[in-house]
Amino acid sequence: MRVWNAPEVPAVPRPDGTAVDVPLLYDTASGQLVEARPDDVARLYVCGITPYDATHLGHAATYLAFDTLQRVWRDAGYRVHYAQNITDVDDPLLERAAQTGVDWRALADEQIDLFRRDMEALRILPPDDYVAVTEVIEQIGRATSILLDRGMAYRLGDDVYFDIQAAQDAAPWVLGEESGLDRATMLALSAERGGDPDRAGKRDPLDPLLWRGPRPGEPSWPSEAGEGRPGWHIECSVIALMHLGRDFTVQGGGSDLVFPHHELSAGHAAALSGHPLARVYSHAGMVAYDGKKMSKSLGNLVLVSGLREQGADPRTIRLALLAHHYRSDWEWFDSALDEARLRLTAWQSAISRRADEVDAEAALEEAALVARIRAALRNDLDTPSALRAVDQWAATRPAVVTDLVPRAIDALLGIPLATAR
Ligand code: 5CA
Ligand code: ZN
Repeated sequence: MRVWNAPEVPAVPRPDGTAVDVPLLYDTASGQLVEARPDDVARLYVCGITPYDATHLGHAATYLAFDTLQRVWRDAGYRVHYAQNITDVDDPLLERAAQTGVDWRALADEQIDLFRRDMEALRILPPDDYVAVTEVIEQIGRATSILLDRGMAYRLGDDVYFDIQAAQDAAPWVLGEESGLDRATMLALSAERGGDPDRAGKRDPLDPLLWRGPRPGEPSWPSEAGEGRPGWHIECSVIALMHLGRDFTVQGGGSDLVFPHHELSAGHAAALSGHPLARVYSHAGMVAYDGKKMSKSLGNLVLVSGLREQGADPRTIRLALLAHHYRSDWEWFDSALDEARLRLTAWQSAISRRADEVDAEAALEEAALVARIRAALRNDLDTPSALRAVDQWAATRPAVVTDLVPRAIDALLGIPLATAR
């Protein structure tokens, strides 16, 4: 799929002797901060949208977290290979299309387009590979048929299920290793998040659907697994393996995807490739509104496009999101934009005060601020600390002598300010 335009990311000079560190990132599987160390290239997969309702601030916060990770990698000198999917065929999208009497394809295309515009406005780096499920039906059908041949999948009527037990016996993967959840919680979450633990005839109630046979009124395609359409988790396994290969650097998404989606995507990928899917499993917290998780199904949404239509500067939306640590669950309040606006103004005014002559001490302070921003972001993407460091610097009313600070704020935080000179 076509991507959105990439923002410019200026290079930020590094004073001699400053170490280039890889970021530390919290890994859901090990429950620890680990080095997100790329091989030569940082390979990142982040689960994309199901395009049935426009980008809300929860989506934006999650994509911004992984945007920040990429900016930190790039600043450390790594090239990034970033892949993202679009779940453009799935139950909730088809249900919404049916309810509203809109063609599902038209609904998906319209929402994908809106998402692209929102991401571009927020200066989120686009993926190198932006892949819709409907573009890889053939490959998913083939992967399903391979798993059937290897005895790690089975048919139930026209549908095909992943055999968790068989995969655990044959592949380097264990159910629960990523999420750390007990079985009762897994069963509850499976039922809540698209699974069908109560369906009769499954070998294990948690076995997820790999391929769904044709149903009246639903789109379907011919494939090596038969006529039908892909299940959910397999799309991300196949797209990630196709574009990033196995054992890539980081798999990301919101924490609502830890189970079953990421746990089972990792299982499918291990069953297909014989290797773990990724090294680090990283998850962003949930953004709430009106006291509940912001979600399309509840309808308590604040849309990026809605805020933009009301005239919000996308930089203030970005700053309001960056004010929260990506891993915490937090609630959006409408006042957040006002606070972000004040912050942006303070930063802009600090940047606009130019020194008449080069002041060695001010130059040192600028370098020290950039070092603080880098250190905060390297430490599990601690954007709130980075923002506070800039606030403190701006509050001292310095006169700017280099363009280091605005460059760093643009490159690392994605906020272009007026340049210093
Ligand atoms: N298409 C699937 C992933 S393959 C999906 O979950 N789509 S989504 O549109 O529902 O969500 C897109 C991304 O936004 C996911 O990473 C999800 O975890 C994240 N997300 C959804 N709601 C929130 C929220 N309230 N706060 C933070 N992130 C959220
Ligand atoms: Zn996914």
